[in-house]
Amino acid sequence: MLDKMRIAAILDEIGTFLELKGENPFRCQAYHNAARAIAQLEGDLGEWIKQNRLTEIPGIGKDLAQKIETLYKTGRLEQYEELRREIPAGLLELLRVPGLGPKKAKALYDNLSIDSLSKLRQACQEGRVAKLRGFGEKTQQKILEGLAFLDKTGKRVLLAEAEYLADRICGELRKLKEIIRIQACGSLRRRKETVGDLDILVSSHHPKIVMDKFVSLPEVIQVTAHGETKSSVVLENGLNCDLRVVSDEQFPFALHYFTGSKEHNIAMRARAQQFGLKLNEYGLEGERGTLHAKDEADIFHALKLDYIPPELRENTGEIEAAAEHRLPKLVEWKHLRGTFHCHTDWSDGRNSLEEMAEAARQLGWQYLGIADHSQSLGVARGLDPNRVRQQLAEIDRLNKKWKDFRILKGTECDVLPDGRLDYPDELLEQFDYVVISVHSHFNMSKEEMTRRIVRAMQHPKVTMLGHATGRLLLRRDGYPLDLDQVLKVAAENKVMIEINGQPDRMELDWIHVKHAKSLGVTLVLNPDAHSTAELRYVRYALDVARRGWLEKTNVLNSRTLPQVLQLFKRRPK
Ligand code: DGT
Ligand code: CA
Ligand code: CA
Ligand code: ZN
Repeated sequence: MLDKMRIAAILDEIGTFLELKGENPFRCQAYHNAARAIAQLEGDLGEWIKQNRLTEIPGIGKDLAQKIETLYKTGRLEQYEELRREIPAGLLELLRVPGLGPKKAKALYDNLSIDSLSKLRQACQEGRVAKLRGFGEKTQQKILEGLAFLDKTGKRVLLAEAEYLADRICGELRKLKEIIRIQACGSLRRRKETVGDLDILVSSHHPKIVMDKFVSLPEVIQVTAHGETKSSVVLENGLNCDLRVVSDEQFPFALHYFTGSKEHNIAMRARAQQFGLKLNEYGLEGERGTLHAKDEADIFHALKLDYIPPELRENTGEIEAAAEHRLPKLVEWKHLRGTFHCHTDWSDGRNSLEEMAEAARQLGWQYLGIADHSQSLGVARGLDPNRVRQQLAEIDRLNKKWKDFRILKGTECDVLPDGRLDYPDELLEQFDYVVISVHSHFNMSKEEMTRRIVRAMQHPKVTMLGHATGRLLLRRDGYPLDLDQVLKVAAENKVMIEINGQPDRMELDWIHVKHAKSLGVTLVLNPDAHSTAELRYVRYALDVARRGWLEKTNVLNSRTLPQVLQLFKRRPK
């Protein structure tokens, strides 16, 4: 069963594929519109289907309703899978260039026979793209910059996308009774922000049955290797996936090896050698034969180490810490009691205050912080002071409903180019807390941008800094910024720093999170949710937090409601 966000994404992709085929624009648009309608749908999609009410949704006719129902019930759609196979892979690849949409990609394909990134680069360098109708020098330059960015990031995908595919594949394989244990390893298990390929590990006495099933899964568009113990395939989104089958005795060793990282493995092997042992993907061997391990913990213990969670396995000090029993007790989902950066339909969110709050209550949380956009962010329907006051009154009204839950009054206040805040002080006084974010004027020098953010952080009403660097994973780097300086000022002024859980942000980067922790800065796990469904993006912020060695005390979200309110009041400067 697919959730509505995934169904929306598939409908959107179908629209894009049809555009690439040059279909009637209205038909393409119909899919994009339906995607948006489903994403914004209130309530449970299953209910809408059961009551046969999909066609009541504007823009969804009989035909689309049928497709949505099929997707919901079976997880797949023949038309979608056909399109995936039919569109030349090279053409799909062009869409990975930042700023290149289906219309332009198709024009390049039709007029210049461009069906690969290398052909695209060559055509740009020869000036042929600029001469094409509707393109021009500026577009050509933009495409070249996009290509340079792709070079740097390689063929990686977002963690959320990799996770979605891995869950589907493992879910399908798990149905085989021949499988004893199954686990996705590699960077996905270490919860890295982007994933280069999937590494799935299985233990079974019947590898052939497992392999045959694997290479015939509907997500597979190409089989590159089909062996007894290892197979490799290309998945529908271009991602490679390796499957390895081992015996159940070998499973813990293979799990550790294929989880990596490579650097961690090398250091672990060296440690084994110090004990006169040999560690590899099949076992841990000494003079008295190989160790029997029921799980990974047994392997670590045999090497006199505490268990190291996958997120820490980057060889950045985790082995030394494990040997000295000083690994952090990493923050966990169950420690979280709420979150602080969410949008509602008062600005650019999809759901009402009440819907957002109820969704947070469903998660078992005690509070939900609403921080809609401030006035200067016109594109996101930022709130002027009048609307803010209305919203705050509405929150007061709603808060009377619950004894065990509270909506916290926040704002995501824009940092103006000179470092002033977007609301006057007397308005800022009205909020429980203030998130500040840079949303405009990215083209500043490093010095100017640092000065701008530092000045804003020194404002006494500021509680936390939102998406600190403005990066978009696989799309654009953050703006130039002296982050060390920003973290230092945060520590001095007791300003907290957000970890933004949007799957394409996941920032601060975990390396800087570790640094922030060492300075005593409190981090805040925020989904930057624009709908109830996006509240779950806190999960990706949690991933970053764990990679950054955070314990529950380093994270604001682990505090109870009274503790949070106390912290917001007490702002010593
Ligand atoms: P990715 O796929 O680029 O996001 O990153 P990983 O970490 O998933 O890397 P991948 O898929 O190349 O390999 C999976 C794991 O296998 C890796 O984390 C550690 C292990 N591994 C791969 N190559 C080597 C190697 O040359 N030496 C050692 N010790 N381990 C390796
Ligand atoms: Ca991998
Ligand atoms: Ca791999
Ligand atoms: Zn936001």
